Amino acid sequence: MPNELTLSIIKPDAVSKKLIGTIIKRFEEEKIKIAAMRMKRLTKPEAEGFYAEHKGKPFFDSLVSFMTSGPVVLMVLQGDNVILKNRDIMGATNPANADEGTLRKLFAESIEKNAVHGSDSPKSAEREVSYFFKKEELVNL
Ligand code: IDP
Ligand code: MG
Repeated sequence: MPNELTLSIIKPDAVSKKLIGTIIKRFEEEKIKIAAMRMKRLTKPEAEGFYAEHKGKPFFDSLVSFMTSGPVVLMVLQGDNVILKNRDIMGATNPANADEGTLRKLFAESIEKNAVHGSDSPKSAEREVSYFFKKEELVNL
C-alpha cells in the first residue's frame, strides 16, 4: 500500500552495542522516512502489553525482561509498502535463518536479542504505532 506507517524498535541489545546510528542510516539509505522517534526505557507493563500476542509462550517472561533491560529507540517509519519493506530489511526472527545483509543477520546475537522490531501486518502496525505515539507526534513529511 502507498504511504504506510510501521513501528520500528531498536532493541536494548543494539542500543547497548551503539548501533543506533548504523540502523537509522540503513533506513535512510533505503529511502524510508522517519515520521517520529523517541528513546525510552520500557516499563514491564508496557512491554507486556506490547507483546500481548505472545503471552503464555515459553519465551514471554524472558522477552519482557530483555525488552526492559535498557533503553530502546521507538520509531514510526513511513513510505510505500514500508511494513513489508522493513520486515525484509530486518530479516528472519532467528538470525540463523536471516538472509545475508539483513539487520538481524548483521547484528542479532540470538533469536531473542535480535536487534530490531518491526510490525508484521497493517493491523499490527496500526496498533503498535498508536501504542507508543499520538497522531500529533508524527511529522508531516
Ligand atoms: P518478530 O519480532 O520477527 O515479529 P515474533 O515471533 O513476533 O518475531 O516474536 C517477538 C520477539 O520475541 C522476537 O523478535 C524475539 O525477540 C522474541 N522471540 C521470538 N521467538 C522466540 C524464541 O523462540 N525464543 C526466544 N525469544 C523469541
Ligand atoms: Mg512479531
